[in-house]
Amino acid sequence: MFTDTLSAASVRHPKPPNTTFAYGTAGFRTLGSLLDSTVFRVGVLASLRSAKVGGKTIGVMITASHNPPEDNGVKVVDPLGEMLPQLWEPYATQLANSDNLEDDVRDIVSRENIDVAQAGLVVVGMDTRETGPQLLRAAIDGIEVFGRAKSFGELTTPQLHYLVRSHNDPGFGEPSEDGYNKKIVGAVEEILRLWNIQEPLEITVDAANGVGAPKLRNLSSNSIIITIVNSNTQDKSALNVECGADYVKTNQKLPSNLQPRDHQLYSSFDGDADRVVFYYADGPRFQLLDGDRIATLLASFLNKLLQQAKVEAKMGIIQTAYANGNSTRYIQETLQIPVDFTPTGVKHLHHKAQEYDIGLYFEANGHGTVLFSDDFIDSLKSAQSCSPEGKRALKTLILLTELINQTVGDSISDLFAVLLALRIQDKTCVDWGRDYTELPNKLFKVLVKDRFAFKTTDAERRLVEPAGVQAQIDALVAAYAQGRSFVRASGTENAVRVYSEAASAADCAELGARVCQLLE
Ligand code: 16G
Ligand code: ZN
Repeated sequence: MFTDTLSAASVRHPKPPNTTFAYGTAGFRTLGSLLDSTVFRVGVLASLRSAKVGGKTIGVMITASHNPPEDNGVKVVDPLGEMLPQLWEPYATQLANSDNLEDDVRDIVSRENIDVAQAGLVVVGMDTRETGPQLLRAAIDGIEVFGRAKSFGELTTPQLHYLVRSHNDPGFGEPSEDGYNKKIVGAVEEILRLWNIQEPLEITVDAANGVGAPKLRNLSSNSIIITIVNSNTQDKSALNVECGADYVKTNQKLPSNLQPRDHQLYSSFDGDADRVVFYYADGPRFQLLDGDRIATLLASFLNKLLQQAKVEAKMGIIQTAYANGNSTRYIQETLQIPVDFTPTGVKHLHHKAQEYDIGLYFEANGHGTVLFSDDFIDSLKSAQSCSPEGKRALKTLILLTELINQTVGDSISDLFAVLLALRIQDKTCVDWGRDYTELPNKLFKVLVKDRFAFKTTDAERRLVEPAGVQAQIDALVAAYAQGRSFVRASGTENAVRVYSEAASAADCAELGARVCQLLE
């Protein structure tokens, strides 16, 4: 019976006292020094999951994304590169907090009717944090109780998603980091050739001192010239500090170590390279081009290609409550594309996007991707176009389905998609910035006694509990031109977030501060 192996291994990974863990929006996330037992147990769960799905390959990613250097985290990736199904999240929490691991494993095995002998491969990756290597060993120890582990060492989160998918679906690409690189560079170079673009794509990227730096470097070629700042992965205390996508988006300012030339495009990745934001300087003015902008740029580019190729597609954009109100208006009124809202977190957005032939989802923070349905890809491949322009558009659309990561938001593939969309349409970053003007907006964090007391509805745009608070927010919002504000509990931190926007920056700050006061 497995109990011997399990107990022998779990003794090596004791649970810290007085700590409870919860599998949230992005898996488990807390101080890296507290996570050894949790990551071990997630390893056990990942091989149970592999057994449950008939021995398919599952993934485990060790990362805390944009969080401070001392944090770490872990999440499980399903066979096609999706997040662990929500139905399994309670099992992860159950195992992480278990005081009797054998009993709890047996409970899950029987509830899910799992034949543990079916457990197959679990692939593991980590970002560049100091606690990564030790946690990676803990994951492997857990995986090997039932299954087999294969470590890929340092990876971006989207690379790990790619590797899981390509292990299960050989048509997706070669199951190696090299295969990932070839797929991306191949698509970029072919698109450049199709459009007869001789000059290389060029940009400076702030890599948050994270894993995106070495991985981007691997992609340099004659047609891709990338300068990287904040690329120090050796100094473990530098990760995400005063740099990276989250810093730039939250503070709406430049990262350290970047002296911008006016009207030139720059970009920032987060610590595990699944988010990207862009920006440029216009004298003292800083123009951020965030996830909302990426969605609008790519949607209008795709629309143009569809028109040229004379192909019909049902296209939709999925946003969260954080999307700037003017981006939503621009999408609905100017681009005339339907917008859906879902709660924050990739698992919600991704599912909604799968309802379209082309579903674009981007969180304002820069996490997102474009999903093309299998049927739609097939229809592109069988479509005929007689004009050279139509043929080129068709070919470009097919190549974009390869370039853009179909499993999860990927800063690397999103970066190239954006650079190509701009170059092919002969659009500068300043033109992009002029598509619409953001409403001033601000994000606040409020520490409350119990964040779980805050329950929302309508894609997190309205509070249902604590009773009465939403009516007070409504009354405040009504006093400001183009005012909007919402309150939601963070899924990754012990805090409540408040978002406000209004026609002027002063109004926006005042509205947000007044909503925060309601919560104290
Ligand atoms: C996680 C989510 C991210 C979301 C963020 C919100 C995934 C892979 N990541 O990082 O999409 O924007 O949480 O954090 O789903 P919050 O709940 O603390 O505001
Ligand atoms: Zn991230």
